[in-house]
Amino acid sequence: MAELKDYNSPILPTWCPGCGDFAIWSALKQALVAEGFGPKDICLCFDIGCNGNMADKINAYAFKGLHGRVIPTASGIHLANKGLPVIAIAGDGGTFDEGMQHFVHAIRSNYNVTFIVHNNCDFGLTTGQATPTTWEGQKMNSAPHGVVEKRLNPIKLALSLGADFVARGFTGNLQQLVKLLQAGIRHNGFSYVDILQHCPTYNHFQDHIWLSERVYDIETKPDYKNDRDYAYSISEISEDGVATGILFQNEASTSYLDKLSYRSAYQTSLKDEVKNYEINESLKMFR
Ligand SMILES: Cc1ncc(C[n+]2csc(CCOP(=O)(O)OP(=O)(O)O)c2C)c(N)n1
Repeated sequence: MAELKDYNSPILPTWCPGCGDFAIWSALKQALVAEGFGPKDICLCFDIGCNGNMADKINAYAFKGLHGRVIPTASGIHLANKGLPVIAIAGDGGTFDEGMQHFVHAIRSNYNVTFIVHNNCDFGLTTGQATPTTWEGQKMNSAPHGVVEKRLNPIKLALSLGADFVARGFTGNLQQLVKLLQAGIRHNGFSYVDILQHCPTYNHFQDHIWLSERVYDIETKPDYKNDRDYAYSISEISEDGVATGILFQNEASTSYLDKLSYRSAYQTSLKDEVKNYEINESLKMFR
């Protein structure tokens, strides 16, 4: 039986005091333990950034790759190891700037990967530049006169691409966050968990207090229904409220590997089918 202390690392966090990354770090460990996974039962894939600095603060099988490329890394690991739960973790900058195309295709493909976005509305590690989720007009280190680009709504994007699991959490609600991560891990297909988080150093517009005063659990709405169009309609982050919870889930979701019907009779994973080829003879023609 896995315990929280199994995930302890001797390396202590270097995040700013009050950073939402602490809550996500804690929620992730709690969710994994609640699902009965020990550190060697899963693979955590980390992107670059303050979020990715979690990689050595948690003792588990893990892979840290290039900025914006965590989805292809995680997808590859998943495709080769069908039975291995894979969790990919990234920032909003890495996801919606550098790596946007991967987000689009992972949703289309429906790889069975849990994808967690630390959405602090800025490039944190490189000191507060604007990302696509920064508010339009907001002054940032990369936009001293204010951001001129329109703000991206990642929830709408995911829903319109056909995502079968879209959730939004908040680092001020740890209990809910643990539940969302558990549900995402259990979902059969690509599960997107967008986490609105406090960045005490660079995000002074959508901070902990601003969010605390506006977040509500979607299921408490009288007209709530688990429906893609409904989720779309309540997905804006606005002065009037910020919906959190599982915004939409298709419980009948079929993941990429499960759709490969020709593989259904195979007992093996792709990693078992890798063959070694002798290529020295062929290479001779290039000498
Ligand atoms: C391809 C590439 N582009 C840019 C960088 C520089 N870089 C390193 S961390 C970082 C900011 C990360 O921001 P985000 O992904 O939002 O994560 P956060 O630090 O906010 O958690 C950038 C731009 C990089 N390492 N690689």
